[in-house]
Amino acid sequence: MKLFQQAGPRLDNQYHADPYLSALTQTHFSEQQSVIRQLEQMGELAGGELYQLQQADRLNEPVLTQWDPWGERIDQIEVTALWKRAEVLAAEQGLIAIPYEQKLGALSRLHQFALVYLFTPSTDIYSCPLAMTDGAARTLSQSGNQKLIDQALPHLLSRDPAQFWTSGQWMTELPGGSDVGQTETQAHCEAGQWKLHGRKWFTSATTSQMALTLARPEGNPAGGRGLALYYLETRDSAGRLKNIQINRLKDKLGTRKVPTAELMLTGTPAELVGEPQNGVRQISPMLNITRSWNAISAIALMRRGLNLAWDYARKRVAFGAALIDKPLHRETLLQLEAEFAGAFYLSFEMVHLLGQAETEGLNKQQEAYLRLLTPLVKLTTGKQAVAVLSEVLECFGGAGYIEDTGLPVLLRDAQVLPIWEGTTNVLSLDSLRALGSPQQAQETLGYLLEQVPEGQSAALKQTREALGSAGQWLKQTTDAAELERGARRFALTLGRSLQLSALARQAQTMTLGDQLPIDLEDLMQRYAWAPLNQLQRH
Ligand code: MFK
Repeated sequence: MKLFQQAGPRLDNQYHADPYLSALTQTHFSEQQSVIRQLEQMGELAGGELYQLQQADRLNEPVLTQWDPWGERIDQIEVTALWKRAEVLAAEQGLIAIPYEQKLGALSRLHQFALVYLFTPSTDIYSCPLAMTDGAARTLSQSGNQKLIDQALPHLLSRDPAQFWTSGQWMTELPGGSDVGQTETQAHCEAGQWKLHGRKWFTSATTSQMALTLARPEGNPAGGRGLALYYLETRDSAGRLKNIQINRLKDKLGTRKVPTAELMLTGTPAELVGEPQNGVRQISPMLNITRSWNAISAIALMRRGLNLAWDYARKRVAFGAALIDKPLHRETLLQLEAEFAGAFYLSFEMVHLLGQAETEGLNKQQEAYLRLLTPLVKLTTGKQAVAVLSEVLECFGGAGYIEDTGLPVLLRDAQVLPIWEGTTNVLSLDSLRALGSPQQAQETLGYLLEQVPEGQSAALKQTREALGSAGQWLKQTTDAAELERGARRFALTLGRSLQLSALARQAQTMTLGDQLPIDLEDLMQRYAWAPLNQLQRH
């Protein structure tokens, strides 16, 4: 008897399979066909060689060896084959170098993040060390510290894998992952050399050659302002860690390819990046860059899940028809597609603005907008990624729950996105801080309203109403505890309204091609089915 055999989902060239990215990049890079070719190549790798390697590497994890056979403490971490390949590729493709080389001016960030978006879902969160490396490059290049710029940037920006370095971002300590001002690590200066002593509780990608970290110079006051920003290199020329011990690797729900570690700093030599205080302010360029990477990773993982789910829906037959022809299954996928589309367009608008900020500069209003947009996009897409990928797994029925389909890892990895780089609540409060004084806040909110496209569709009216009501809430809420209590609902109201506004702007000019059975106008209406105004609920 021949038993039924189900065909699994498959991936093709992930650039060609992505009508959103192809339409966006064809518009912006119509004169730069070499960029389109590079995206096509990355799409081919992502759906081909890297995807296969990812499946083959599925059960492997980084290994920490603390001792050599003769009793010497070595603390070596070996990453898996996929990560080794990803590192070489990241350097060769210029995933960090592109926005600093500035070959395409303000479009350089778009070029970079379009590649990152294709690269990310097939490389098991190698985007983590890359995000921190980009953040470190940005922080150092703005620091005015020429010595460190000369020492580190050529490595961070190298396209030669043998020269390429990644950077860590060592912030988290036991007393406060969010409340970084509680950092316990002490710095003292001996004969002109700073040395760090303390415990870093959660350092991602501990294989990096350098790190930016916070520590409190002896005698400095408590709190964030008493911290200073330090640069350190992790190993000496013989490859030995410089007074750093790796206590253990973390046993995490997801991101299991990332060698996240607990470290003891036992007199680690370090250099001040800038002044010996205000370290949180000094590291904030890094935070904003890694938060942008977080958003791109969120949309990239959603896209991967949806591509697999659409492909499966075409193959899987149940109750007499392919799932894609079942009205309810199709509707479920389209609803997820609408969430993705809003997230995609707002994230890439942020990227666009970042590119402009780094080249032409922004006017005051745009600057305030980008400062606000970064936490909003990070927190909104983080939540969406978890929700969408949970649904994606359900689209496969029981198969979505089975590890060797490669599906569950998508949800586990997505779960980190709302947590690291600022939780949803911390970023909601950051959004309020970013809005500044009541007058600046009202100006920025007015600017957001102006950006909503003209038109009287229900979705557009809903967007204007939600933004207007967020502005009203902010004006009326003067009690600090009440502001804090509503901060998440306020931030999500803004995040979702801005996504719908971005989707509506694109719907006016962009078409998706024939890969998806829907157009952007329809997606816009579906996006608006979920309530935009979270402030009305209470
Ligand atoms: C896949 C892609 C992603 C990959 C990521 C991989 C790595 C993951 C590893 C990590 O998770 S690293 C740890 C991440 N941790 C955080 O993101 C910390 C979350 N907590 C916050 O963001 C808090 O809001 C913060 C630590 C900033 C609060 O600290 P403080 O000491 O209370 O700071 P304060 O007084 O609010 O701000 C100090 C200064 O920094 C102020 O400027 P002034 O000194 O001029 O007044 C702030 O305006 C400024 N500042 C703070 N956040 C800023 C900022 N400026 C610009 N942008 C920001 N985001």
